[in-house]
Parts: sequence; C-alpha cells; structure tokens
Amino acid sequence: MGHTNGLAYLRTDILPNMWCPGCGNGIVLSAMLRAFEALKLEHHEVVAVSGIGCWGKVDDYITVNALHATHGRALSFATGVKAANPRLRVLVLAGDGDGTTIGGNHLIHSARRNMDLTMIMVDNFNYGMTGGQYSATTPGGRVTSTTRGGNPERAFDVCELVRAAGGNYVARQSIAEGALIQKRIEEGLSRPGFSFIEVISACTTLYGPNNGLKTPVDMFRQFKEKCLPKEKYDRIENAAAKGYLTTGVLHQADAPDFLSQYEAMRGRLAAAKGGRA
Ligand SMILES: Cc1ncc(C[n+]2csc(CCOP(=O)(O)OP(=O)(O)O)c2C)c(N)n1
Repeated sequence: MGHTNGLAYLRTDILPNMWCPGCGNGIVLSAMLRAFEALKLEHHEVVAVSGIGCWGKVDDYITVNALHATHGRALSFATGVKAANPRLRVLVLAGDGDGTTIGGNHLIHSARRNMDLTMIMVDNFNYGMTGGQYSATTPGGRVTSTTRGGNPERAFDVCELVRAAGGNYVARQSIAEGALIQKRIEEGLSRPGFSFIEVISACTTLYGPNNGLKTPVDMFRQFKEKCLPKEKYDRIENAAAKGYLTTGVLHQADAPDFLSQYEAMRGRLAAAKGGRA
C-alpha cells in the first residue's frame, strides 16, 4: 500500500460524518487511520469494536472490520473476538460514558486480565449522543444537562484506574496533539496486553457551551493550556486540583497478557495428560 495519509482506511461513500462542527472525533479518527498505515496493517487483520455514542459511530467511517457493540459492552465483545482469533489486532473505541460509566466494570477487568486489546477512549466529559448528561469523568462542579447546579460528584482519573488495575500501557493526549495521538495508537497496537489511550476531546455542542467555552476554539485553547506533559505538569502546584491533566505515556509494563497465560495453562494441562491437549 502506498502512502495515503490514512485515506486507504477511510470509508468515503457516507461522508460527511454525523459529528457536530468542531467535534474532536475527526481528529482522533484521522490519527487512528494514519497509525494503521504507519504499522502497515492489512484490513483483514484489524477489528474495531465500538460502543454506542458519538465516538462509537466511528465504525461507520472505517474500512477495516468493525463491530458496533452495545453501550458499555464493547470490551466484552472485543475480548471474545480476540480470544477466538488471537492473530487479529483488536481495537476498542468507546466514549467516557461507554468506557468508564456503564462500562466501568469491564474496563477494570480488561485491564486486570491484561487482555491484548487497544482501547481508544475519547473523553469529552459527558454523554454527547444522548444530550450531555454527566459521566464518571465529568469534573466536580461542572454543568451538564443532569448537573445544572454543578456536578456534586468527583471525576476519577481513568488512566490511574487502568494502571492500578494492571493494564500494560496507559497514555493520554488531547485533540490539540493529533500527531501524538497517532504515535500513542501505534505504541498501543504494538505492545502486548491491555493498552489504554485516553484522548481529551471537545464536545462543542453540549459540554463546552454548558461550561462557558462557547466555541471549538475556546475548547482548544483550554486544552493547550491545561493538558501538559509531565515535566510541565509537575512544576505546577496542586495541578490536579486546578484542572490540569498530564499527557504522554503515563505507564508501561511488560506483564504477560491473558492469552499467553491461557496458552501456558493449556500446555500444563496437556503435559499432565501425557501430551493430549
Ligand atoms: C444499555 C444502554 N443504556 C443507555 C443507552 C443510551 N445511550 C446511548 S449513547 C449514551 C451515552 C454516550 O456517551 P459517551 O459514551 O460518553 O459517548 P459520546 O456520545 O460522548 O461520544 C447513552 C447513555 C444505550 N444505548 N444503551
């Protein structure tokens, strides 16, 4: 395949896409397609499993194999696909609601199991598709359609959660860093075990305007100011409390992934039975 800047994986017959003007999903999509091309992935060896939501609609725009799963359960379908055919590269494409709220339990256990999947979670801090309800990543105090007086709950740091649960690779970038998103996806796809990439993104119709960021440019400005690599982040006192987020590769480990442990178990059983698997 020649150099197509990712276009070889883009489904063009249904464009324009359904996303709102200024939405970050297009940036993540093009970074992902460029990553496929940089890794020279063949269409037949990739399966993208998406959940339900605005980002979940991404499977409409790609020409690799795609499975549009149920809300919050993309990881379960993806686990089944990978277990059935370990040669496939399986991606999970989910929003923050999908990945951490209704699907939070699956996220914890996919990381604990260290399933060889690459999850790209687009975090726009709310449920975009269904009208901007709050999610588990909506920061405290923020206004959404279900927290009109300011969110009384705290958000959790999903990258920390995945690291603590046992995922091999954890990274975060914002949509103001398209080339780095591509790099993280390439790294995630190249590493065995559970890879998690959080992309901080703009919901320019709901979350942004609800919180004083009236235009996509306002949201971009805020990401450039608040999403910082670790060296810069560490220089800010109480950075997390002030709404700053660390970007870059946040964790890397080489723990064995689920399927290699499973094969090792089968080998032990076969040996115990005198060679018959
Ligand atoms: C079991 C179930 N519950 C609720 C819904 C309704 N629903 C569809 S998408 C969505 C939220 C999507 O938000 P998020 O995952 O953050 O993705 P975004 O749309 O912001 O990209 C909800 C609640 C559903 N489809 N299925």
